[in-house]
Amino acid sequence: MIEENKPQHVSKELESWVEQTTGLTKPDKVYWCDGSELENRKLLSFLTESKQIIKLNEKKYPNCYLYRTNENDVARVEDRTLICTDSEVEAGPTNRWMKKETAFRMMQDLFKEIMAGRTMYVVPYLLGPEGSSFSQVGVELTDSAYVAVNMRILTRMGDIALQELNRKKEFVKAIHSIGNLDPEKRYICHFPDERLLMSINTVYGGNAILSKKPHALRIASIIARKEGWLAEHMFLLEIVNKENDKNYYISGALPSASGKTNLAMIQPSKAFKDFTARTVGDDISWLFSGKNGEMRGINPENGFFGVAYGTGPYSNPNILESLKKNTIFTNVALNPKDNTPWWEGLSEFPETLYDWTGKEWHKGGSSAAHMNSRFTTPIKQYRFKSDRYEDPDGVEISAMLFGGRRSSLLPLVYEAQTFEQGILVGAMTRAETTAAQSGAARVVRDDPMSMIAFCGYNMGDYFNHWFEFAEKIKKRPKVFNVNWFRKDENGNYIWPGFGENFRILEWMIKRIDGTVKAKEFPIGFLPYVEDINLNGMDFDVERLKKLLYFDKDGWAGELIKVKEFFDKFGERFPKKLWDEFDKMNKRVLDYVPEN
Ligand code: GTP
Ligand code: SPV
Ligand code: MN
Repeated sequence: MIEENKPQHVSKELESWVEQTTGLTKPDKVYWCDGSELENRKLLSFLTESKQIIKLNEKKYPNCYLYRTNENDVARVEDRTLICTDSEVEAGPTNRWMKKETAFRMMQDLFKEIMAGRTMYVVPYLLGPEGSSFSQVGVELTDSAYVAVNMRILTRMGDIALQELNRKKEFVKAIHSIGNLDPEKRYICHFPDERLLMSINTVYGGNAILSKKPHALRIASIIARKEGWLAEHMFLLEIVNKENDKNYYISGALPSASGKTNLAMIQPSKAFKDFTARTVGDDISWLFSGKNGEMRGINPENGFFGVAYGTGPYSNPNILESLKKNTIFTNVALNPKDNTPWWEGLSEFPETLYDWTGKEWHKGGSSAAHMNSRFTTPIKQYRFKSDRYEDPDGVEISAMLFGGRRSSLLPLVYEAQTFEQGILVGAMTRAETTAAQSGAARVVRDDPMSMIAFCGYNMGDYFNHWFEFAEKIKKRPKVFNVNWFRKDENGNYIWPGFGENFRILEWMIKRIDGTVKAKEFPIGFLPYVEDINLNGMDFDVERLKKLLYFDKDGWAGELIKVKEFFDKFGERFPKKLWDEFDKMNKRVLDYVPEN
């Protein structure tokens, strides 16, 4: 077996684990990634020459590539994502569980000699800013060069991680193989006790790029509980009011493919020229308590793995320039005329087009780009990033928001009256599913804190942990809930969304500053209609009233569903959360509408 590019100083633990994995998987070659530009070019040339990836137009899209996954491998597979512990109760009623020994044996069998004839890449990566006490090291061993080049964009990969490892000693171990892409033998296993991840028969993002959901959320959430912080499925947005030079940091949880990246990259509409908005993170936030009782947050990632489909000049003008270089596209369509990537929403339909599977596309067929097509692009080259994104101490959180896709009932925005009530608002999130996970799209499901698929342990304990964490926070962020996705009788979105969402963010800022009153309802505070700034926008106030209406009967029904979900956790469900629930439920039932 050939070993290439092995660094001089490697810890004994790492060395012996790599050896052990090599013994099991039997690759022809082991290549240690250093994260250099030269190495990246080599990997991409290899992928291009072996026809695994398509190099795009070098003039229009320098250093950009298109990758097509197998048609059966286009999204996270939640029913094959397993938490593997001694007892099922550790995983809780919302996760799929397998006994640790059973899962380990199963994975050992599947990995046996699986890398024969292939190269195994050793990919050390750092999650979080260099030098931050919150950063974590991981090492992924993978036989996919595509995974390696994605990790280089999404994490701080290579030597920088090994150096950090020499200081920190501890690291998360991740093993991945393309295998043979058999969907019946596809598994993403999490072994929290060993801080080990094993994934096979997939190359799709969150299944295979193990630094993402498997490490930065599932394993990190378990570490966070032990250490007293939170790992959340949240974007992190910086807003500056240039008029008074005040900064606000808003973290927000919305389920997969439900608007985190778009909101994190919002360009305030013209009516708000005093404000700038900058991105700290678009998908994952690690939150902790600061010295003065404030809540702080970092983005553990170093790049964006965003939904391409629908991204365009209206929805997300800020990102477009960044996608023109050093970007890997997955499952978008291809314009064969000039060899450029294309997806619905980017521009007018080109004359000729290959769909995401590589077949010629015809009008009237299904979408040309896959609904869950993605771009992988570095934060560094994103013009609207916050200067603070690499701050090792993170940023101070001013507000948090929860939400999801709901075609009815949920108002455009409401505010929790206390932080504890805010925990309830997060915990009772129910939202429609999307193309980001396989299975039925657009069905309403319980998705507390948008973490249903990402909490690595019993969610009853997770809710408890939120309350424990809250006790450390003395300067409490306000908590809001948003819903951009209400539909009218014709099935069209009522609220235009995207840049116009800044109108809602502005209201939140006024609430943070205490410069605007709000009206109390059983679920929390709702805005007075006249306090939502509609300047420069053609939007009927009557429609806004509808979006800010409190529907007593609807909410009574909603809370019945919420209770059914909460009941699943039995003893492990926090009493404090039941208290919050009971209070809200009573207020809803006692409510007498004004005329
Ligand atoms: P993940 O990366 O899967 O976690 O997704 P995300 O939460 O970052 O979602 P993203 O911002 O990529 O948006 C996903 C989809 O939601 C895209 O198709 C967007 O066009 C759509 N979307 C985002 N914001 C809005 C909005 O304000 N209104 C409407 N109607 N659609 C939106
Ligand atoms: C999500 O599904 O929430 C994503 C994409 O952000 S993935 O990395 O595949 O999880
Ligand atoms: Mn996500």
